[in-house]
Amino acid sequence: MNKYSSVSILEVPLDFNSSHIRGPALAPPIIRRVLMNGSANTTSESGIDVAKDERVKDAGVVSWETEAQAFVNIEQKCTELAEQGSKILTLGGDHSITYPIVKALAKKHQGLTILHFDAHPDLYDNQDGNKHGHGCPFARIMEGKYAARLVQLGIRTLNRHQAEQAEQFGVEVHEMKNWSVDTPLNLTGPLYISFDLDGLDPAFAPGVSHFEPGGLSVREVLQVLKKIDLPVVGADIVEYNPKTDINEMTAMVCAKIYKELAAMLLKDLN
Ligand SMILES: [Mn+2]
Repeated sequence: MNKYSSVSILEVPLDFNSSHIRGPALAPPIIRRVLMNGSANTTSESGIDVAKDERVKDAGVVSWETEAQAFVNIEQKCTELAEQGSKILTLGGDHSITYPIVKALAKKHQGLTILHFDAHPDLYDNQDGNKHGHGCPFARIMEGKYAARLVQLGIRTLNRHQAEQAEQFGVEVHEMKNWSVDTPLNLTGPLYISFDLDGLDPAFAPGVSHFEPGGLSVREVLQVLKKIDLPVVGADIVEYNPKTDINEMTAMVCAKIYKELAAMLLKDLN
């Protein structure tokens, strides 16, 4: 049995693996500020006040001296937290950070399923030679067998290379063009949820680095999350870019997703 007694909120200000524009390193304090700015309350739709729940812990910020050290430190911090019996919810970062996080959690959990919200499959073998580009994390995760299943939602940019990668790794890609909120996902636990803001339609979340029209609504995401009745052991909220946001409306979407994910993580603590 894997016992957990708390949920750690961990800030990961990393965006040097972004292929287009930077910005997600600035995200964590903004998400935290808007969550608490008084414009909305801090209770999830499932009825848990995530700001008042003392089982939610502040794990601070992951830091590093050199870029080469960053993934090592992220993995080490997540490994420590998991060993201490804390689930992890990370804030900020480009999507490359999901690799060291999942690698850490895989030490504790065999057979993880990843539910991955994104416009992009992020299965590139490399990006301009960078094996850890923000379009590559799920190639690294599946190659390393750090997850048993990868279930992707919101996808609308599947090119030939990534379709081949998806087939090779057995990725369950639910392309936006064929998906509805009633599409069965047959999820199995333990579950890790990776939430890239650009899985949403840019109309709902303009504060991203790669605008891809035709995406999910916030409500569709909430409906998918509401149906999940499995142990969730970790989650990330990545690719929020404050530099392209409008009136912090995307920051508020991050805060909304934060509340729901934190509530899900709290659900089956011992
Ligand atoms: Mn993306």
